[in-house]
Amino acid sequence: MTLFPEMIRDCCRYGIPRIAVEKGLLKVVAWNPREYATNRHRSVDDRPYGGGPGMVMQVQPVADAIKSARRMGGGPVLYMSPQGRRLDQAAVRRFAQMPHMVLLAGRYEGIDERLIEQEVDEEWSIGDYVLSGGEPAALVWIDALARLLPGALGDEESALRDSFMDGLLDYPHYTRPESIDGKSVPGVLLGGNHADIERWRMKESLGRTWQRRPDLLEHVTLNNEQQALLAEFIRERQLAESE
Ligand code: 9D3
Repeated sequence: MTLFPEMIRDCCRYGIPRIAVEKGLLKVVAWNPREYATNRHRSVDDRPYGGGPGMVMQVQPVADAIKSARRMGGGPVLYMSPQGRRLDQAAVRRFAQMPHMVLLAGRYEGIDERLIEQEVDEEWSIGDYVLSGGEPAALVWIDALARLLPGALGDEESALRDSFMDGLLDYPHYTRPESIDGKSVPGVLLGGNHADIERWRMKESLGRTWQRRPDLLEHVTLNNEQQALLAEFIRERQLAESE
């Protein structure tokens, strides 16, 4: 639900969302409340009661557009809003199970509060920074959901994602050439010992998570090998620091 439907349609022509749409796993329909505006100038906004800067999206066009969209299927109406709950991967996983949902993107100062009471099931933010409208947030949702739909990613990638490093930061990646300005690729990656490579990658993931996002480690349970790898990473870093 957006005053800029082309923003949504255009973005769905790239990357994983495009593949998911082409495979028939995902259907994205962009509805424009302006097409439901009944007043003479097809306006969708008006001045705020109480005064102040900016405009507010009116109830009628959005409410009618939502009713029309709901005829395509049930599912919650999710208002993209800085006042909402912050999106995280656990929520993305949960919504990826749902067959239908309506993402409502606001513009101007937002929508009339009565529209939230009447038509909105949940309010969701994508983070603590100020956007100029809800469309970038809706696109974040579409992208994050699309890649979780079964069959949207290659088998290799999805199997990896499910088990290997869930909840951790990624390990470093390298490709050719082997050496750039004297900086070489870590030797273990050139050796071809797959078990060693897996261990190195897990250790790097754990170490980077510990260094950069220690908050994430509170949400994962490390097995014995992972605990040992992280301890090794920390010990090596302390050694490097004392040199
Ligand atoms: C400068 C205007 N702000 C006054 C305090 C209020 C405001 C209104 C509309 C702030 C942002 C917006 C538009 N933002 C969204 O529609 C939005 C959003 C965001 O800004 N940050 C994080 N997540 C989201 S989801 C939708």
